[in-house]
Amino acid sequence: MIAMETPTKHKELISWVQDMEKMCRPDKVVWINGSLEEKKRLEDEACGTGELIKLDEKKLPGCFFHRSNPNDVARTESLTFICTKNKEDAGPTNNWMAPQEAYERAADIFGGAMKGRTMYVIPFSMGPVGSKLSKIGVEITDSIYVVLNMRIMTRIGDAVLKVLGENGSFTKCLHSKADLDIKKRLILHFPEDNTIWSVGSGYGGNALLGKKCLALRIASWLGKTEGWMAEHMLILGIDRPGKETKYITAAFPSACGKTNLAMMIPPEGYKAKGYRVWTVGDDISWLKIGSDGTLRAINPEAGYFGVIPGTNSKSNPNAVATIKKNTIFTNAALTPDNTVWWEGSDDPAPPKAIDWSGNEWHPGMVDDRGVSVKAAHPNSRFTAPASQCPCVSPKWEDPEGVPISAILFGGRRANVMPLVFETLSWNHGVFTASTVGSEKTAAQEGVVGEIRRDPMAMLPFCGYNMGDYFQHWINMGKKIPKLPKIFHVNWFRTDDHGKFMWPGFGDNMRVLDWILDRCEGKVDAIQTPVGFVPKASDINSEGLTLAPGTIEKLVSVNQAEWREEQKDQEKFFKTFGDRFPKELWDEYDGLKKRLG
Ligand code: SAT
Ligand code: MN
Repeated sequence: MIAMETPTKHKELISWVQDMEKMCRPDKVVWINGSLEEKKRLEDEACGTGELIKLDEKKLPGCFFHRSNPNDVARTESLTFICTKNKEDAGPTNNWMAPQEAYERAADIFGGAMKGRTMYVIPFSMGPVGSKLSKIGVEITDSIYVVLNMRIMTRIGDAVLKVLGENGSFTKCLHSKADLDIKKRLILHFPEDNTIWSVGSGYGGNALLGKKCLALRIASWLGKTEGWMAEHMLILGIDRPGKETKYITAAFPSACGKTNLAMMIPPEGYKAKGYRVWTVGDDISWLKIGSDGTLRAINPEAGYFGVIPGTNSKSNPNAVATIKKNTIFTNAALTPDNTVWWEGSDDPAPPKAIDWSGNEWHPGMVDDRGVSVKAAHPNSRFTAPASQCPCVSPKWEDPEGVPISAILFGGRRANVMPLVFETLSWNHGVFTASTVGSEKTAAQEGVVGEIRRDPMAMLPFCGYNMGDYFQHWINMGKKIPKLPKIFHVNWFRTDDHGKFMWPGFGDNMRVLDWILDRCEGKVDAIQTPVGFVPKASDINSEGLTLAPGTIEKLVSVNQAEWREEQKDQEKFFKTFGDRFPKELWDEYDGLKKRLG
């Protein structure tokens, strides 16, 4: 074992690292300091072993390619556990394991797992280093890929240790790839110990422990205890002519275009008038009450871990610009000229490539069943620094956070849900958010068209009983002096022929414009049983080619459909038993009465 000087005097941290070293038995321990020299050394080492491939320096400067084990390309929710003393504290929507059993089972896998490897110790900050709204974690890992991703996604190194001092509190994050055996994979959260243990996977959400594990599951627990909120929300700023920048957050289940909305470019007519969107964050937001009484949001992350396929200069020009340099591409296709390609890219398919799983690929290829073979994995990802985004907000690292005027929730719904409605009150907003869902697509298990409820888009990410989580939302509403308004949006309503009625993407600015007008009390609305919907004439359709009456249809509320919707909501609410807040049943009953 090579002894290395420990760059901290934090006793608890030192002794935890020693304990983990004893269990995992690495050849050496390296404390990550965050320097450029260190980055270069790790990149060279990873390229030497094939863990990373350096991409063409002229076309993609500073970029690398990584292929993960084909059995390890997405989060594994079935192997993800909340390990609280009492099972009820994890609630009906989480997998639960008793802490002692969890530690023992994982210790068996971690035991000696780092033999022949280096154990890296990464001090990291979620949120700007030193901000009152930030939290510190330390991730131990045996993966250089993880170190280099954490370097982009969080703030790492000596600056963080300095803030941590000799007694600061931190989340203990232990990770090992072990042998990437799915039968020995566990993603364990111990909120009562402020600890995460993840073993057997190298994939993003399973292995970059700052992201979903800390910034959502552990942070949601800390938030409940400390009086703030950790949410699966993008944060964006909107400039409107002659007005100060307003900020909103938005939560959507996956596959609803969150990153695209966060980096949206308004339509031409709006741009010409001076409208502009600024990205504060694309995935996670931490919300705390500011000294000015507003709800303030920070993005705890420092980079984007975005889905690659479908990213092009139409769907998201800002993302395209962001990933031109210093980016890690995971599980895309590798082209003969040493760049990357994916389905839905700006470039035509190369004549041949190596696909995400390492096999030769050419356009038009089909498998034995005649199904077309994808070059890039559908969940292939880019990891890129937020600072490279052309529309990154000047306030994205403001330690005070940005004041939130409106919170948006939405899902992918072919019918029932109007394009937009404003909820009637905070509690009614919480109720609406708790019913968020998307229709199942052919790509998911279950019946196509059935609603998969995903309250607040937090179902896989809430670190405790969701009944208590809803109660926490209700309680926060009583404490925030300047409450944001809560809206529900649906970009995916279809017509009788199953075609999307709303163009989406940049044109969603037209809806955001109405939302901000509502926040400023500048525009009337129509009160319906489900909330306030826009008058069709208040949604600016200049420059759109919509059939007459489309906006009226988009904002219409069909009471019969809503009565059906409520039956399904009731079934869902009942799964939470006693822990489901009375306030939300009251809202449910109120809606039922209004629907008649
Ligand atoms: O896998 S991650 O959790 O990092 C990304 C995602 O699934 O949203
Ligand atoms: Mn996400």
